[in-house]
Amino acid sequence: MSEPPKNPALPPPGTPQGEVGDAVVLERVTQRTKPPKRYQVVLLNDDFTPMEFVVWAIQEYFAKDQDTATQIMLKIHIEGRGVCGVYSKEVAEAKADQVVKAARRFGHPLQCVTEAVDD
Ligand code: TYC
Repeated sequence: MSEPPKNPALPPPGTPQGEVGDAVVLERVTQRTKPPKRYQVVLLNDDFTPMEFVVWAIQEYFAKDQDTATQIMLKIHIEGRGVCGVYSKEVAEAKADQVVKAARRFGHPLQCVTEAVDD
């Protein structure tokens, strides 16, 4: 294994520099990494999917208990849409896909979308 350099290494190429007299002054650049966006999975209301199926799907794919799943389903039924959970982009899309595929297997037109959460 090679040793790290004994003398402080030169700043990486592109590091902003200024000069004060003979001294080289490095500007401090604060770099902040933004946390990754979160995505909500939203179920949409329709006139045909049975309430029981929606309650089952919310329990099955979003790990909600029966009471919570029922409340979410009723909110969707009344207001037209409802958030079932918030995840990373990949997980949100996978869950939306699983819900829609399950609905189609049972012949239901249930629709499910993902949308970025504003922060
Ligand atoms: N509106 C449906 C009915 O009366 C129930 C329903 C609720 C459907 C939520 C979809 O995402 C939904 N059978």
